[in-house]
Amino acid sequence: MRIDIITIFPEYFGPLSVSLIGKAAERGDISFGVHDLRNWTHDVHRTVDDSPFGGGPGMVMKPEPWGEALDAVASMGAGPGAGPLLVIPTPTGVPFTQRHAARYAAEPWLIFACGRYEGIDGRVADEARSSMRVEEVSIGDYVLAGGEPAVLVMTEAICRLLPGVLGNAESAADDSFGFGGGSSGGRMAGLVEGPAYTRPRAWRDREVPAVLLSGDHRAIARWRRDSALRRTAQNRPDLVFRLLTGSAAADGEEAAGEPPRLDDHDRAVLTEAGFPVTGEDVAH
Ligand code: JAH
Repeated sequence: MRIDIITIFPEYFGPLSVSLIGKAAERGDISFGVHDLRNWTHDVHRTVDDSPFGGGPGMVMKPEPWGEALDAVASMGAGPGAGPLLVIPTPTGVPFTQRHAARYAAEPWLIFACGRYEGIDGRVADEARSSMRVEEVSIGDYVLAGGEPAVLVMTEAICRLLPGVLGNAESAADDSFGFGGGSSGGRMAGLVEGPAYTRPRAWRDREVPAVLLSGDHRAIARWRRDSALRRTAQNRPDLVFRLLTGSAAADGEEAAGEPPRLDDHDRAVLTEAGFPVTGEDVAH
C-alpha cells in the first residue's frame, strides 16, 4: 500500500517510522510519501493562507498550492489501474469508523490532505472530485488545530489491518467493534471488549476471574461476551441501541441482511445491566 500525505508540517509524521508501522515501512509493505504543501507555493513568503471571503475570524488555506500539490502527487502513480483515494480530515466530515479503516486498508493508494487554520478553500475538494474519489472524514466531535493528528490516527487504524503488520492476525478479528475479520464482523461485532487479564493470578488481593483459569473454552467465550455486553451497556449505550434495533448505521455503511446479533442470553444480560430490550421499549 502507498500512502501520500500533504501537510505544512512534514515533521509531524516522524512517528510513522516507529513501532509496527515503522517496521512495515522498512520492509516495504507500506510506502509513505510526506510532502510539504509549501513546495507548491511560488511567492517569497511561501504563503498557504488568506483571509475568508465574507469576513469572519481566522484564515483559509488558498486553493492554488493545494491544486498543484494534488496534481503533482496524484501523477506519481502507484501502479497500473490504481487510482488514489483522497481522504480529507475535517470536523465536518462523516464519522471515521472501523469500517472505514478496513475499507481503506484494501485500497492500493491513499492520499491524505491535512488542512490547518479554518480549513481548505471549498473548491479544492470539489475540483479533486472531478479526477479522483474524495472522502471527507472526522475522527471525533472536537476541533483540532489541523488534520495532522487525525491522519496519524487513521494511518494507525488502517495499517494495523494490513497482512503481516499486526503480527497476530487473530487479534484484529476479535477487536472491539469486531470488523477486522471480514465483512460479517468477528464474534464481538458491534460491541466493545470486556477486561483482559494476565499473570499473576492474584495481585494486591485481586483475583483473576476463575472462569478464565478453568480451561472451559465455551464458558470462557460466554463470560467474555457477557463482559463485553455489560461494558458496552455501561459505556456505549449508542452501540447497544444499534444492535437491538438493527438500525442503519449513522455512517451509512451498515452491511445489509446480517443475522440477529443478540440472542436471548445476550438480552437477559442487557436487562440485568438495566437495558430495555423488548421491541416496544426499543422502538425509536
Ligand atoms: C482542524 C483542518 N475530527 C477531528 C478533526 C479533524 C480535522 C480537524 N479538526 C478536527 C481540522 C483545523 C483545520 C482540520
